Amino acid sequence: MLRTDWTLAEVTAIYHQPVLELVSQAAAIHAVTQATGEVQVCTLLSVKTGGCPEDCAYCPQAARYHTGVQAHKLLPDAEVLASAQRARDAGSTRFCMGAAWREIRDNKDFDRVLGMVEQVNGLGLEVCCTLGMLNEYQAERLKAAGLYAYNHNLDTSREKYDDIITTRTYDDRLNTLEHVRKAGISVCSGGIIGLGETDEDRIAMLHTLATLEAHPESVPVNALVPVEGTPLAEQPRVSVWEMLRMIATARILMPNTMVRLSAGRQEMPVTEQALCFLAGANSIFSGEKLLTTPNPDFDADQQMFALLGLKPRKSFKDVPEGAVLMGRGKAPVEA
Ligand code: SAM
Ligand code: DTB
Ligand code: SF4
Repeated sequence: MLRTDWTLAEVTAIYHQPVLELVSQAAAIHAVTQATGEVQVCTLLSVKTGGCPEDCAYCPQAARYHTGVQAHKLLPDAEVLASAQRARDAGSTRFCMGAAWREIRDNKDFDRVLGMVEQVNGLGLEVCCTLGMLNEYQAERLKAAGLYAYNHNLDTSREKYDDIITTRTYDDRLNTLEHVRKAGISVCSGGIIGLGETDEDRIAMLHTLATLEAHPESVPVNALVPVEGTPLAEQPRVSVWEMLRMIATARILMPNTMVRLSAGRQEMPVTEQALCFLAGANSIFSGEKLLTTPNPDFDADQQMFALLGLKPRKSFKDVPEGAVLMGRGKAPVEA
């Protein structure tokens, strides 16, 4: 049963179970709705880095913090295409292009990004973009260019949001997600833990995601990568138990969704990552860099896949084979 009417009390009860019970419940759901043993490998590329006018307290790309990130303008098309080709050859099935923009503007750079989307789509990769806020018309143009998914994270709860970002509102974020959904683009939206939020904030964010009109097809769970120069530089690292609670709760609430073990893997031993896969995570970002921060290198991930007997997941498999189509976009429908 796919539900979009979860109550906050239900989500709270799921999240606060003893951690091993929570993981085993999530693992049971994962086994029914997803191909266990398959993990999607995705690649990120920052096509426009740094100099962002926003004040996201976690972000090394905000112009107002001095983080040492080397800012650059929109990369040349050929460089982006070559990077996508390398990603595909190395086994990635999704390629996500990120830009340090507050929002998309209708200018030449956007026209160029549309061209990049078209070219990367032509390689047979799931093309994803994360370009900040957008309007309905811009979403339609991205869709027409062949965009498969759009990433736009809620990041944290509505209650915590103003402590982390003041240059836009939670409703701005939700509106963008609505435009993405309306254009028929696959929705990727998740958050970050380790920002100084409470369990209630984490629960509230998961509740918001799981009670959208339709579940996001993709929910990235990021552990804060504390970056020197940002206001959150001194935040303690999150523990695996916290990641497990987030991943497992997301898997239980949104059984058909890709749950992505995103930022924060660099510090995680394979044993901890294995627990995250058991709890329902079925995607990682591969390659030495996320957007601007380090990620485990390719060989280490290859070894992890071999050790755990994991297989890379094929592209365009949002709806798992064998599962009864759950009518995404409509809710709630019998599984
Ligand atoms: N500028 C666009 C936006 O904010 O939507 C797209 C790029 S932005 C870097 C994409 C996401 O990366 C953010 O929403 C946030 O969740 C994540 N992120 C940024 N810095 C991070 C950090 N230091 N640790 C973990 N996640 C981070
Ligand atoms: C997401 O949720 N995590 C990725 C992707 N979506 C765009 C980005 C993580 C960025 C981590 C900080 C950095 O490397 O700059
Ligand atoms: Fe800009 Fe996105 Fe970083 Fe916020 S998260 S500062 S909007 S690049």
